[in-house]
Parts: sequence; C-alpha cells; structure tokens
Amino acid sequence: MISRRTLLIGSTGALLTGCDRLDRSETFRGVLRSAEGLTMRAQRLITDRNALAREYDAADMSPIFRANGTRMPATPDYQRLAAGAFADWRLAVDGLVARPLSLALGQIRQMPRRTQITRHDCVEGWSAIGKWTGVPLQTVLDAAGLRQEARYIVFHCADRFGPHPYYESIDLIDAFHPQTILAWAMNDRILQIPHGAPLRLRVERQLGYKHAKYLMRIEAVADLASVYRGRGGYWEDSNDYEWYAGI
Ligand SMILES: Nc1nc2c(c(=O)[nH]1)N[C@H]1C(S)=C(S)[C@@H](COP(=O)(O)O)O[C@H]1N2
Ligand SMILES: [Mo]
Repeated sequence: MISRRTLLIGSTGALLTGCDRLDRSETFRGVLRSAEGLTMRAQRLITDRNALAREYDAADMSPIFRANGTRMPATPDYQRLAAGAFADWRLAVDGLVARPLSLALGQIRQMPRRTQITRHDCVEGWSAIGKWTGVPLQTVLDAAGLRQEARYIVFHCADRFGPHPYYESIDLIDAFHPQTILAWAMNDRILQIPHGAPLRLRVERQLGYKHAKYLMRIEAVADLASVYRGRGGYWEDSNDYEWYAGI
C-alpha cells in the first residue's frame, strides 16, 4: 500500500524535475541567442577544427607523390644554399614574438618531432598519401614566445612568383594543431628539393596550396591586411583562392 507521504514526495519530485527541465531548456535557448551563445557556437567550430586529419598506415603510402608548383626555386640565393646542402640556411622566426629566432637545420632536426602519414589534396584534382616528419609548429612558436597581439602566422618562401616570394598564412588554431608541423623529412628520407627542401609546412586540415614549401621566414602578425595584397597568401591574392581551405 502506498502511503500519502510517499505520494506527495513522489509527485513533488516529479513536478520539480519537470519544472527544472523546462527551466533549463529555456535558459539554454536564451543562451544560444545571446552573445554567450555566439561564443559557444564559435567554440564548437573551434573544437571541430582541432580534430585530427585521418592518418594512414605505411601500406597506404602512394608509390608516386608528385611535386607541384615550384620544383626548384630559381633564385641564386636558394641555389647557393642548396649547393651547400643547406648548411648556411636559417629559418627566421620574427614579427610579434618575444624572442626572434634564427634556426639552423641541425637545431630544427634536434627539436621534438612528429611523424604522420596523411593524404595531400591539391585543388588541381590530385591526391597522394605520404609520410612526413618534422617539428610541431607549436614547439617553434613556444620557443619564440608569441606576443599577445599575434593572431596569424605568415610563411615566407624562397621561390618567387614575379617580384614576390610564395607566401601563405594560417590562424593560431591551425598553428597550434598537433598535426601542423615543419617537415624536414618525407617518406623516411631527408626532404628533397622538389617537395620543399630544406623545410616545408604541413597543415593537414587544409588543401595543398596552404602547405608552404622552401620556408625562409615565419612571421607572427596581428592581421593580414599588411601582408602583400591583404588576403593572406599568394593564390588568395592573385587568383581568389579561399584563405581557409579546410578539407
Ligand atoms: N613555396 C611554395 N610552396 C608551395 C607551392 C609552391 O609553388 N611554392 N605549391 C603549393 C601547391 S599548389 C601544392 S599542391 C603543394 C605541392 O607539394 P608537393 O610539391 O610536395 O607535392 O605545395 C604547395 N606549396
Ligand atoms: Mo596544389
């Protein structure tokens, strides 16, 4: 037999739960319409952008990984560096950093490394799976110490397209993504010239043209307006390519 007391507690409990639910969902809907909701939705996008690109097994690696765009920078400076096996090459890390760096290849190869087998997708309609080894960009940025105002990382390359070098940029979400590395080896070999020796960017959540080869300088900036024509990359400025080329 159910006592009156049990019934009362039971119904009060149920009422409370119902009330509580209604209350929460209404608050929740309010939050979604508010500025805080905007932050929440942005946060979800950020969470998605932190997801890892698919990584493959050694058996999946493409027998041929074509080189695209520049295959050998034509400048005398680069050719002199290449002739000396890049012993005199330095990577400059500057702009909005606390400690500007000038890193030799040997120093970069001694930093922590990450190896990943990923698929490269070029807008021209080809893909290839390759193995990349390099230092996480985050490690280099942490060594330089990004200043508060820094929002983007710009990559300056050795090869020229007309008067300008090839250049690209990413935001800090991609800069700190665990699969964003400065690669110095490909398919278990030291990175070869057609693929961007001595150092190239791998930013695995984006299309091929974002993966700047022949890196010379990494610059932290507050906005992209001051970078060449203001759209953050050679193809973005010259051919209207998307700046965020997510895949
Ligand atoms: N410096 C530089 N980086 C570059 C390019 C280039 O021409 N110069 N081409 C881009 C394009 S369109 C692609 S698809 C990839 C090609 O990389 P791969 O030569 O290793 O295949 O590099 C990208 N990075
Ligand atoms: Mo490409």
